[in-house]
Amino acid sequence: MTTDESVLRQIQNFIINGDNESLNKLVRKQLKKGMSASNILYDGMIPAMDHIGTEFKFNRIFIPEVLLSARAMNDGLILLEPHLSQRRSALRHRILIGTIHGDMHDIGKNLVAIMLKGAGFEILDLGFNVPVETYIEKMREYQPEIVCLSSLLTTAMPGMKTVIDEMEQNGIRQKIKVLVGGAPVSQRFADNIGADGYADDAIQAVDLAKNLLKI
Ligand code: B1M
Repeated sequence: MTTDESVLRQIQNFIINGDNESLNKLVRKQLKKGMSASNILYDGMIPAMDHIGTEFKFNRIFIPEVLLSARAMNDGLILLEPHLSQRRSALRHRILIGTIHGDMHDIGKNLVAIMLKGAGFEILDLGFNVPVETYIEKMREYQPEIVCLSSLLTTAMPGMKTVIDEMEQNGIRQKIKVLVGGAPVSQRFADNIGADGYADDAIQAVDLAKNLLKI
């Protein structure tokens, strides 16, 4: 195993064990030594969360362990953000993002927000468990060109259609593009609810936003 592979393995283990402090120390050290933030993210941190998902699914770990891993993951993302967002180019296009009502999952949404910021978009992040009224209120106030809706729960996904319906009711649907994403979401679902696009991951979300705005 190469040194990099062994470091990435350690990063994975720190996330899996929810060892926040050790993760922070190691990530800071590796960034200083020149390891790329995307290497740390895509080859270390994300595979660790995938592993946590499988363990959780088969009842080998439970909510408290998942929460500790999620905290480590979110803290790690904060350390990586300045490095992932370096290519800021001040596109001056506004995007509003949030996780749908009933859903507390925010790691993927945070990552999408970081990558969009990195691509130069101005982001208003509403957080998670966002009620439909808040989306509408903030759309009116902030006047974004795109709204990104995230959901990790099959049970919360219908809330995406509720947002689109409410946008129509409030006469703002034509002015704002709606992009949807999250593990259980698909292109088919996006088409069914009348969204303007679906992105499988954070990189695709950036490409899709740029394509939609023709930039
Ligand atoms: Co929960 N959880 N969870 N969980 N959790 C899942 C999602 C689950 C798949 C686990 C499983 O069973 N294998 C399952 C959902 C099943 C389903 O409905 N399909 C599940 C469940 C059931 C639950 C609870 C109901 C458990 C319970 O209480 N019995 C509960 C629900 C609470 C609630 O939300 N109301 C619950 C709770 C939690 C924690 C709070 C403990 C924690 C979340 C902490 C947090 O987010 N701050 C948690 C976690 C961490 C997970 C897993 C393990 C990891 C999710 C994650 O962060 N992945 C997850 C299992 C899994 O996904 N393998 C699971 C890493 C992240 C980088 O990927 O979020 O997929 P992801 O984001 C990607 C893409 O999806 C996409 O880009 C991102 C980056 O590439 N994307 C977008 C996401 N949003 C986008 C928006 C876009 C575009 C792309 O806009 C355009």
